[in-house]
Amino acid sequence: MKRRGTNPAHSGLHWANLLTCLPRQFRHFYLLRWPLWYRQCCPLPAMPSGVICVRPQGVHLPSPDHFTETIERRVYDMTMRSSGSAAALTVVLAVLAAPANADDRPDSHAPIGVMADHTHKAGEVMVSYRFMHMDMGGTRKGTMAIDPDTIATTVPNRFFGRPGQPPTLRVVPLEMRTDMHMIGVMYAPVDWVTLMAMGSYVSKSMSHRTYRGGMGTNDLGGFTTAPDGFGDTSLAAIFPIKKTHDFEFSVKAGVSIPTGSTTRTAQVLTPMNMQPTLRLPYAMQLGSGTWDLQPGATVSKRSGPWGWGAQYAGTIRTGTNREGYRLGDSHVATAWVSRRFAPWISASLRVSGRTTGNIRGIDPMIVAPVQTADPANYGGERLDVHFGTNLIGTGGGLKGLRLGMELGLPIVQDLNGPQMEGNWMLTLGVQKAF
Ligand SMILES: [Cu+2]
Repeated sequence: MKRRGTNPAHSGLHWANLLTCLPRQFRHFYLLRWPLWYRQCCPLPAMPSGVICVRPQGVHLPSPDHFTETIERRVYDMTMRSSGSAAALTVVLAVLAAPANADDRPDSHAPIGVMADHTHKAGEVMVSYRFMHMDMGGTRKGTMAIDPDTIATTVPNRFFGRPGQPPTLRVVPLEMRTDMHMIGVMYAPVDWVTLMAMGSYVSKSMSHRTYRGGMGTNDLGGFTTAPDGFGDTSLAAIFPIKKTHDFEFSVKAGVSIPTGSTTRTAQVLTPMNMQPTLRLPYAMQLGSGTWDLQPGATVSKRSGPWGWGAQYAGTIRTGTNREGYRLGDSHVATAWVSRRFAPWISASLRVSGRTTGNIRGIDPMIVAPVQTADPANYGGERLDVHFGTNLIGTGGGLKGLRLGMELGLPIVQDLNGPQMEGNWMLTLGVQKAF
């Protein structure tokens, strides 16, 4: 028998056994297709250990989960097809490595910017750390850019009439950076639910230009406010409604606990050249101040080297916070495709659409001639594209360690009020399951 096309380093004894016990037409097909399969799928070390016996009467396997859609899956399919005509057939696969698991693939997790996309098996624990950076700069009203001089001379100040408040906005935000560190733990007490907890530490920084006096475009100077501290904490339960080796549909019930501050203050520069310490506007606070419901649903599927998925994630605010307002609800819909290039790396392309509602109510302590102090200048719609990669360690001390990166860029932004626009965001994350 010719072994043209097999890789001697990987075929050896086991594959010789497999091939010689298969029917002729199967052998032929298998040999012809082998190089293609070899390129497409995880090589042998990712395949199941133990014995797979296929007989016309039935199949005995370690567990259905041990099927990935790669070689052993196709061996199984073709064997089942040919077994009707063949005599009793036994295929013995005695392979080298630890049990294959769909979770050993880089693309079995969504791009790192997507949270709560998967569930775990009973007893599994996963810890994760994510770093997220968001960079904003410039201002839009609707979809149109608006420059600082125009804001300072034409946009009305909602606090005009109170002592010291000019008729137009005289402080204009120029740039904003947000860094978030997120620590998450997932734990599945049973197969049908995975519990998740995530805490965050947030650093924000916003630079501003202050215009001198009540009119004109004379630049008085600039200042930066930079609060940091713990953000809100989320708890969730994810239920896998349907889960197979290459498909998962899950729904999430979550709640966000208001552990982040809504009362941070900082020193500012006023148009009258004073430097009081004021409560920071809504965008610069670290939490929502309300208990928020976070429902979600995720579907994902893999086929050969390709994968795709989609998710809905909502944040529904409940009640009004102690300061007298409620942030807008947000709804995010996202979809991605991924392509695996090797057992340890996949790349992804994702789009996400987000709609965010207005702030309801007002914090009476937030008063300033700046767009961020007006609750009407929050919320809007945006569409982003994200380029990502997932890596997974396949051996040694790095085995099972995941690393994800994703860069997001806005395509469309339609923002309420004059509001700062997004420039780019970066998410880095590591995950490890035990
Ligand atoms: Cu997990």
